[in-house]
Amino acid sequence: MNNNDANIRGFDITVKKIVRNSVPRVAAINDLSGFGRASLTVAIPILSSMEVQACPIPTAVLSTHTTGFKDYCMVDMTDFMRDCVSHWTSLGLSFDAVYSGFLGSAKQMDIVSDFVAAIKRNDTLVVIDPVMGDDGKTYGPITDDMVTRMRSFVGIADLITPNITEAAFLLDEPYSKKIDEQTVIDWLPRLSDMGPGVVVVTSVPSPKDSGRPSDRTSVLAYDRNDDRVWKVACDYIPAHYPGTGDAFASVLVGSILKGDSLPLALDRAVQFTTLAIRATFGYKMPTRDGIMLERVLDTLRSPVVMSSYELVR
Ligand code: PXL
Repeated sequence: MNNNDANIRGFDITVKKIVRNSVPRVAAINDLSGFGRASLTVAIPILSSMEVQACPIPTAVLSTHTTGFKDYCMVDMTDFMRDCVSHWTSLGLSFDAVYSGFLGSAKQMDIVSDFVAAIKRNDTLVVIDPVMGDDGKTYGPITDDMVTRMRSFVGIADLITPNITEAAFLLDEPYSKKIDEQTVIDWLPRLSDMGPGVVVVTSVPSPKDSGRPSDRTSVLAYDRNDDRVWKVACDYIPAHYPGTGDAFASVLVGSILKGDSLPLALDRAVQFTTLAIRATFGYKMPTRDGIMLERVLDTLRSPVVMSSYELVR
């Protein structure tokens, strides 16, 4: 047995193909923020709850995430990332997905690209959450140089999950609160032209519906393979919790790896994120503490009970 064989389930003699890891395995490349429920402290419990193995590569270690906290401390992990990637590559580990989130520099994007080039098989899913900002603003450590590099970095992904602010940054379009659903539908193929076959944009305001008591927000997804656009809408809740994008993308990755279709995976990710926000909103906790993940993690074990996805095009 060579190193390559060490972590695959076996060789299926009848179909003559290598069987994937029996527990799907994800290289989760994101920062480790000690307090505030974001990035790896969200991705790891979610993936584990979905019976997916998360193997973390921390891009930075921070005392807290950067939204709503001052004087946070941060250690850059670029050198560690390079060493970790070369160790894993030399071990011949196989990954069913590479899922990258918050990166601290353009150099880190090069390291992730090299890692993907070294380990990617035909069926390896590469997901990039191009974490850069929200509400029209970049997060503290994100520089203009990183925004520029992100535009080529997303080219290696099969699937990207920008929020509406990040979609505008990727396309170099001005951000405004007036960006509407039709504008985002027009953006989707342009984002896909940057490389990824599947583009999922979150936090899209839904058209006003006078019959409804609350505003709606939605997730729109484009699949280049069949040129279809999917939408999952939910009631808008007037609070911004850092880490909700990480929860959404983590459930999406877990769900796809467990075999769900794209619209069902979107549904599951929207339902989970909405439930987590609702579980938190009734309390008077500062939004910077993040969503009360611990209260809702067990729902990831149940099948999707009600699905609400729509085909837009
Ligand atoms: O995905 C949100 C996020 C991740 N990582 C860091 C952050 C934030 C948002 O504030 O600051 C370090």
